[in-house]
Amino acid sequence: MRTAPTILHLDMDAFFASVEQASKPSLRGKAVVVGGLGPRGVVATCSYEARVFGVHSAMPMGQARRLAPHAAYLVPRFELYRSISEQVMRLLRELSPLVEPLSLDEAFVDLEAGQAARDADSARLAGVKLRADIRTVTGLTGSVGLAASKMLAKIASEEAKPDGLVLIPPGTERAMLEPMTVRTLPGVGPATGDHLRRAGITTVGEIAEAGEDELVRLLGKAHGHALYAMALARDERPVVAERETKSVSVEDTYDVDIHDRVRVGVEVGRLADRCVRRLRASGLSGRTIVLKVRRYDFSTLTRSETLRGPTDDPAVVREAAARLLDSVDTTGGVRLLGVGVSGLADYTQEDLFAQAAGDVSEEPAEEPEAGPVEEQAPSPAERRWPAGHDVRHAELGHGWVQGSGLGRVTVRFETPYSEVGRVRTFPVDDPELAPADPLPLVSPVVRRPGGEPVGPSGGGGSARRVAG
Ligand code: DCP
Ligand code: MG
Repeated sequence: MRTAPTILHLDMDAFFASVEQASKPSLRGKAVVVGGLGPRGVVATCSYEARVFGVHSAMPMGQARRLAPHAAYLVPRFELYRSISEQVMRLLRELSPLVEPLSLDEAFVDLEAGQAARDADSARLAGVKLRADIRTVTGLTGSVGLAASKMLAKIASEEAKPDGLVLIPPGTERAMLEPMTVRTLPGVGPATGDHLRRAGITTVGEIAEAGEDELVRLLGKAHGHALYAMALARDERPVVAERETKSVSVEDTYDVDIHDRVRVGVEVGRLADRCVRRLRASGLSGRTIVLKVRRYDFSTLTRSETLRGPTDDPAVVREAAARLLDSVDTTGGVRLLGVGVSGLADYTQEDLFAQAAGDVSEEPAEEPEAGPVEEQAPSPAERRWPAGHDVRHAELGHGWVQGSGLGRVTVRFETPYSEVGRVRTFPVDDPELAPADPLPLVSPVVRRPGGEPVGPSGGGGSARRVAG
């Protein structure tokens, strides 16, 4: 293991919720919950102000509403989060070629490989500067952990949360880990935690005391061996640079199972279009089209088809998804449909577009995931005016949907750079009101002739030219 704390772990604070607070002045300092708002929706994340009430990721939305009835409930805006994530990842890549993203808001950086740091002092400086740069470029806070291994850097950033930096000086690792709960270690979930507790082991120090043989007896060879090493702060895993996105997918859970085969086909077509929009938003294309179907009895299957070359053409993805659907029996009804594209490339090979069907493969059913949520079958008004999405009014300008229902939509007129705005209510079909793209979180200096700020998708690098 290296002797200097030059592995950096960054994790943005309450990421989706912080983006929403940055874009909506009226929500700053308030409880904000982001997630699926339908009956089967779950919390994606919530602001620290909402965590005080016990709300957390993956909690059913109904439970969150009981705990924090006065919080703002918003539908996720993935494209916006992805664009902010790209700004953050760009800053990390300026530090080192070895950046290993774990999700939209989290990554390891090997500072030594980038010659950004060689000892504790230079590592701390790099971490402090990174946090300041992230703030300038995105307006958001991220927490940084610095240590001599990935495991410890991640533990350090967790300790630093929110809005902090923790460096674990080499040599102090074991003393620091000793009193911590076994759940701190990677790979120890609730089941392993229970198992260890029944054997009288609740802290990391007790794992070290129990010894390797005992751990192997309790957990089996591979897991026991690995956990014992972690407890002694031994972690040699290197930071590996890899593509952030392995696949792009969208899915919908339906409030009522869909039985009509034609309707299933229409929904799959819609999902294919949405998936392509996300793919294009990321500047990607992909070769493998994946269809996911969860049936009325929760049995889930995926079918995939690999094309000859990568595509981002909605018609090609739609057709492939429709072909895959042909091979799936949906009698009995479906409760969830998803369309994804994997085998991603940074560009599209238009010339390889003679898209005859390639291999069709069947993969085993997946676990129902508690992962990121999509919008969940909203009512027509909610579908047109999802809570939290941006709108533009012909006279009153830019705002966001605070809520909709009973034929009305309530809009708060404010922007990331304005004061807290006023609220107005309109009929849902008001011709003066239209959906709008999100504005950048930090006011760009560069403005279009009309005085309109350049959007986050309005070109790489523009957000770096920020106002003072
Ligand atoms: N996310 C999600 N579903 C989950 C967990 C997370 O959709 N079950 C999304 C929302 C989060 C983002 O991923 O904003 C990052 O996840 P984190 O675990 O890092 O959580 P946060 O960044 O929201 O909060 P923290 O400050 O604890 O990191
Ligand atoms: Mg986070």
